[in-house]
Amino acid sequence: MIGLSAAIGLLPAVASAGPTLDKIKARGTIKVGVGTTPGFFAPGSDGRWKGFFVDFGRALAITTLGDPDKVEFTNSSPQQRLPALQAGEFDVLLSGVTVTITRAFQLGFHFGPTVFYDGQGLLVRKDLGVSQAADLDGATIGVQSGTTGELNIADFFRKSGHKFTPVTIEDTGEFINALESGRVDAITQDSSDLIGKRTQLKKPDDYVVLPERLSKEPLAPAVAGGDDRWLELVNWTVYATVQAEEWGITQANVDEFLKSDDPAIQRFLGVDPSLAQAINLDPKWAYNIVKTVGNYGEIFDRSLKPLGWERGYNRLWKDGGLLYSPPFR
Ligand SMILES: N[C@@H](CCC(=O)N[C@@H](CS)C(=O)NCC(=O)O)C(=O)O
Repeated sequence: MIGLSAAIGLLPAVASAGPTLDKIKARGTIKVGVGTTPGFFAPGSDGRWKGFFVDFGRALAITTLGDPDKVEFTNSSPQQRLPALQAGEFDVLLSGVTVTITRAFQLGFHFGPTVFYDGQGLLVRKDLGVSQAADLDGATIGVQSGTTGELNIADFFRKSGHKFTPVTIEDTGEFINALESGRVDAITQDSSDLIGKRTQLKKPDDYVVLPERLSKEPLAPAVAGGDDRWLELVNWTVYATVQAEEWGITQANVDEFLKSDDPAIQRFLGVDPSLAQAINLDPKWAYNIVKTVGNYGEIFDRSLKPLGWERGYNRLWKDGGLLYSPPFR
């Protein structure tokens, strides 16, 4: 207690809620831009959105409004979603947006922690007999406009000296159709997107996602610049899921952990409310996130394991992955 009071004593009083949180509270819902890749985001048969990114949207609804259902998910094309975020139509994009330096500096976006480390892939018809991108010399390749994939594939072919013909498509349905109709020989996108979308093809077994990855695609929540407090809420909402996994706190055992003697866990779960009070959040916010959507590993396993995804880079740092939460103190 003395340590915490001394630490916060050095700081000015808690910052104001911030314009985005004020807007969310006044509206009573949080607006989240998403995609449509199976496993990552999809409206369920009951109309309720589900998926890996969707769960982070629900966690944010808990942080901001204390209710996982006070969130409105809207699909927006990769080309339209960044301008829409800039125009304030979304509070956050959870749509597989890659962190890039130009999006930060030129477009003025801020990124939360990477929630999925991905890489660009190629989805091709098996009967083309190709095993790597370089075999696609002379091919026609579909790219989705406004994506990093559109830029990376051009770099790849320039570097390798091979030729290709890009076919730029905005609409996701058309993008997939172009492959099925034979208008293009291959399509390129984040491998997460291709592996999910392959399952939606009429004959998925006739197609393969090549094992090669052409780029680094760290996918993170994106917010408009200029609202530091909002960015921090996004950051720490994601970190809460990672920290819970590190401590082994799950949806099923979180109530047991309320009895933990560990002071850090007591602060995290709000048994000791001093931390939440110091940062002006409901003492139960992290508890509610774990209880409702689970820790990072549970979020991953719920939506992505059924599709055959391995954790890979998306394991905790202590298990050899890249996920790491700074301290909750
Ligand atoms: N990561 C790339 C691509 C983002 C992207 O297109 N994501 C996929 C989902 S992972 C998507 O939204 N596809 C369109 C859809 O699902 O409707 C970027 O930031 O430019």
